[in-house]
Amino acid sequence: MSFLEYAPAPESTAILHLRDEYGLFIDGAWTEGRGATFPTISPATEKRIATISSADATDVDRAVAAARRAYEKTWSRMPGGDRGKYLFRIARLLQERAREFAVAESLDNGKPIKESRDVDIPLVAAWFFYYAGWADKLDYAGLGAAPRALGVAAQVIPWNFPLLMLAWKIAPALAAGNTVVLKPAETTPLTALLFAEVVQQADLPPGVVNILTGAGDTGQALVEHPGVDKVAFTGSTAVGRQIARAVAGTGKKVTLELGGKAANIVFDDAPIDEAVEGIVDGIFFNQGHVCCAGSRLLVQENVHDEVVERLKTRMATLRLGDPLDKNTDIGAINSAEQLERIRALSAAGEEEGAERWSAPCVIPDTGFWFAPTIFDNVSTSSRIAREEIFGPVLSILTFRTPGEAIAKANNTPYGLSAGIWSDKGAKILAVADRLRAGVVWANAFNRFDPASPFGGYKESGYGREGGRHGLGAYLTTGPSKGGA
Ligand code: TAP
Repeated sequence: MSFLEYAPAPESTAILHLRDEYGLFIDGAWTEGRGATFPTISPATEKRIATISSADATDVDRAVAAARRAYEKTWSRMPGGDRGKYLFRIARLLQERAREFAVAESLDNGKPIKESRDVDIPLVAAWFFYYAGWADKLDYAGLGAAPRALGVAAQVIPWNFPLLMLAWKIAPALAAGNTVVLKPAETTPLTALLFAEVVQQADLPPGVVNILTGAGDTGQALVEHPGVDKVAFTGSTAVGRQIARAVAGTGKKVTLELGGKAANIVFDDAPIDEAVEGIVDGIFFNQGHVCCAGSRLLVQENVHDEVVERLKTRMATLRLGDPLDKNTDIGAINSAEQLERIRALSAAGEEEGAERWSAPCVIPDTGFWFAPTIFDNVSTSSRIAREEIFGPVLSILTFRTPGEAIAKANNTPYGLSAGIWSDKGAKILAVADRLRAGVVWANAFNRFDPASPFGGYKESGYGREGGRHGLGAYLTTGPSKGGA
């Protein structure tokens, strides 16, 4: 052990009181799923955490029917101020149980506890507080006269920010007066199931929130169910396309939050050390399992060598290992399948001639791990410059002029986010204005706020979540289809 080595500092799991088996949460009660059960495992140890139910088409029917009853009988008729009180209660309960949720999230997802503790769970509570405040002010949201809820929302979310994606979906839907049926990802159902306990604690009327676990076919049965009025999906572009096809012509309102391949642009006048921190935050936060990750570094040619050298020095200090250790920077890859995909795309990068360098991490014997990796001299046509890797892998490209940086940044089928690093405010504004990306960060990366809309262009999907825009995705001023 060297002089500056950190001693292990694992967060205790004693605070977690998990059940051995979880059912589905329908109409305010736990019930067994009719599909085959499956285990949820820790990606860091490959050990089983709990056995999870799988919802089949009949379970989906029951959940949608419960959500419809709750919508028509209680939730849509309740004054907005009262809905807001429930949401404030949920937000406070999440804050009270924050440590427990952080431990559960890191255990099930593999993300470092310092991220689930300091980023995910505080943002989850912030999302509920924010939308709780809107519940009695819908008429003043600037979304048209007397906006009304849509009805029953089918919500399907991915595994990278399990509870945060749940909050992005459920908080605005409930504030607007909708009821929901939500399906978490197969590999990360745990915090959604704990959230169902919070729903019970908050005494929410039965059927307002229903949680169905299962795999992709459960998600498909849910979004295709004729009883739902709104589909909100976050996940891959491939599945997003299937969903868009499935709901076309049905009259269901849809929002799709899909993949990304963001450019993080570093100009030669940028504060280099700050930019290096931003690059690390942009691609290695949450093992790069981030839709808006800064996975393409565009660095001005005359500072390329300096930036890459300092980046390698910084990356060599990243600690990879036990997600529950408070000193861990890089946790586990969420699943064996995702690890395989990262490996395959990285191999393609090498075959295409890019220079690979990985941080010198000790990889644990069990679990799914991938050392933070950069590829230099990447060409714009290379697969690792075009495809979403969704892992801790950065592709480095260079540019000479702002015009070239903009052209390269926009040369992608995606358009979710981008970053700009420069000392010159006017340059930042001029470049940001020409980037086809839903979110552009200036001298920062991966910052989120419930008041700020988030969403993409092109193959990154359509619709916005967050802020007033996110509320609009759950409201209509069209004719009523039932409820109040
Ligand atoms: P997907 O494979 O698309 O899965 C997303 C969710 O959809 C999961 O719950 C999945 O269930 C379910 N699903 C699978 N097939 C379905 C179908 N035919 N119909 C309905 N639902 C279906 O994505 P992923 O691998 O979990 O997540 C990674 C992707 O999400 C990345 O591309 C990432 O960029 C994107 N993402 C985007 C955002 C935003 S805000 N734009 C945020 C986070 C992640 P199973 O898990 O059981 O397969």
